[in-house]
Amino acid sequence: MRFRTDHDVFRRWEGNPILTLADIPFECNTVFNGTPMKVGDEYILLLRVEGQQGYSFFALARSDDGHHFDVEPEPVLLPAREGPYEVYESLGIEDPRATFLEGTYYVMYTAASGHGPRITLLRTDDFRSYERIGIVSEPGNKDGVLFPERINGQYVRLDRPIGMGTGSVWISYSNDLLSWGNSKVLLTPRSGYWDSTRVGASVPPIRTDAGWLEIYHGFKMTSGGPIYRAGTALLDLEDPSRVIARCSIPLLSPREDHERVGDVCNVVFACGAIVEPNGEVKMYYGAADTCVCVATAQLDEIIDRTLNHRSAD
Ligand code: BMA
Repeated sequence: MRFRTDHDVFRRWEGNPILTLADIPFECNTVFNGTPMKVGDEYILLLRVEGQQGYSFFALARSDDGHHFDVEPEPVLLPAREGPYEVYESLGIEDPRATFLEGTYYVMYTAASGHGPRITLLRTDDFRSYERIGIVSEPGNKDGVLFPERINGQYVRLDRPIGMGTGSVWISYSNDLLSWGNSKVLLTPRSGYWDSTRVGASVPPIRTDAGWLEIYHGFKMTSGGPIYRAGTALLDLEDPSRVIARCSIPLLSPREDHERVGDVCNVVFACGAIVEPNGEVKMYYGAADTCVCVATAQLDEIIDRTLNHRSAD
C-alpha cells in the first residue's frame, strides 16, 4: 500500500531501507537503531543488531555516500561477559548514540539486564577499538545523548529516567562525564498529542543559531500498540534546561510498509543525524525494529517548522 509521505518534513531516500537482515554478513535476527558519524569523507554507522538469541549487540557499517553501506564481517561490541559491566549487560546492549566531543567519539548506549536499563558510556578514537568508561545512570534510565561541547564549563546530557511510570526527557550535568547531577525535567509527554504516552531523546543535540536542536522520539499508545514518531524541540544555547520551542507536530511518522510492519510495528526511531556542510540533515533511523533507513531535511526547514508550529505545552 502506498501512502503520501510528503506530509513529513523529512524526505525518505528512495532506496530505503539502506540496511536489512540480508546485508548482515553473520547470523542475526534484525538490524535497526544505528548512530551515524562522518569521519573525513567516510560515513560510519554503529548499528544495533539483535541476535537470534534475542539480545542486542553492535556492528559497524561504512559508506562513501551515506546511502550504500557495507557491514563489517564480525560484530564490533558484544555484551560484557565478565567484569563489572557483565551483570548490567546480561540482556544485551542497545541504541548507541555517538557524539564527537573534545577530539574523540563518545557513545552512550543502553545496558539491558533484569535489574532495569542503565546508560553506559564508551569512547573510541577510530571505531575499531571501544573502551567502556563507566555506567553513568541508576537503573530505569535510557536514551542518553551527550551534547557535543561543554556548556558553562560542564558536560551536559539528556536522558530518559522512568519516574512514576512516566517517560520524560531530563537534562543532567557533569564535570567528568562519569558523575551526573543537577537533573531537571525538560520535555514531558503531552496529553492529546502524538507524543502523549512517552518521550525520549533520540539525536545528540545539534548546535544551531536558533538554539540546540533536539530531535526526540515520542509515542502515543493506541489500541493497536504504540506508534513511535520523531519530533523536535529547541533549547537555549546558554541554558539548555530552558525550552525555547517544541513542535506540536512530528517531523517523521511511520508510513512506508517497512516502517509499519516488522518485529515492532509502527516505529521510526532515530539514534543520530549528520549535518552536511550545505545544511542538509541526514537522519538515520530504525524502522519497525527490523531495518535501517535514512531521511533528509534542511536544518532551516526543521527550525522553521519547530518555531512555526510550537505548542503551548
Ligand atoms: C524503545 C527502544 C528502542 C525501540 C523502540 C521501539 O523503547 O527499546 O530500541 O526501537 O522502543 O520498539
